[in-house]
Amino acid sequence: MAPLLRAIVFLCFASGAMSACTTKGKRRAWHTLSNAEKLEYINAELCLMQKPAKLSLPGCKTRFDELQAVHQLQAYATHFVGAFLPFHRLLMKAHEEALRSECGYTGYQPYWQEQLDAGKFSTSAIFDKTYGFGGDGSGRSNCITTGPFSNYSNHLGPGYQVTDHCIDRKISNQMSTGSAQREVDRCLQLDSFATAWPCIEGQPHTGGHGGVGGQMLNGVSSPGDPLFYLHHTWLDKIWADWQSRDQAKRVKDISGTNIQPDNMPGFPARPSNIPKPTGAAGDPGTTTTLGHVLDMKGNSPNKTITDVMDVAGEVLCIEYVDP
Ligand SMILES: [Cu+2]
Repeated sequence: MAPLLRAIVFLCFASGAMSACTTKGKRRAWHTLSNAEKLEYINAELCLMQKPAKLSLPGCKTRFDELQAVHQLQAYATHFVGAFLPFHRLLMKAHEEALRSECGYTGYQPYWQEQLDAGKFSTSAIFDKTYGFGGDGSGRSNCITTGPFSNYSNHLGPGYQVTDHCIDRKISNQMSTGSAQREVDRCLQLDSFATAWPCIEGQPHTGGHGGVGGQMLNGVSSPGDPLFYLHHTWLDKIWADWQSRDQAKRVKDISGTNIQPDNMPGFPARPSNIPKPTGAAGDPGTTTTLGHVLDMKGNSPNKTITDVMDVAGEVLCIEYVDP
């Protein structure tokens, strides 16, 4: 190789230019997808539900379970803490990547524009039996009985347990009012991560989990309902929208404790065999920093919070398309 060419190739590698984000994946709202696009997504999810587990994570039988396990195993360290939004951001990416690389999905992770359905989740097209996620639960155990996922046996949950059970739902229009536009706007107006993160984790977050109910309302095992990924991608968009209002400053703005407070109302208690954490990998103390390590338990490479702060960065390389 000519010396000049060799120098250019070296510089490209050294600067990371070879892997920089050039073409961003477009994450779109579910209701704007065509029926064919909806089916492609649903079929890719069904594919993950059929692929055997490969990571030896406790109780997991499928690849879908293994992504759920990332959340279940670390729920006590990833909620009510500064890493709440970054952790879920990377988990959405791990799921999107699994759909694409293991199940041939050609799209990107869609999100559920929940404010359109706030207060009336029960009428949302997202619960369509054919081009959606199936309907509400029924019977004593609230198992879903319609739609593409009605036959799936969850192997993890409820909570930290490892048991076989159906995907259950108990739609609450009342709780879904938490996903209203006014709740989103309330968070977007705040000017620091220290206030915007708890705002997002509070109401828009709870609105979607509580509005769907059942599995989704369990803070630990909620990724057992595939709607989890559309809900959390919507929350991630809200964070990204908030960041974009002062991008240069907000892609560096992180804060909050890294130790979940005890006895959070409605959140399953940390299993007794896990001692209360005293810190987190990558953080020098008990405060969440940009160096905090986000652990994907082998589903995808671990990253730091720095790596995921910019959705258009090398790791995420996506953009949110407004509906
Ligand atoms: Cu979560």
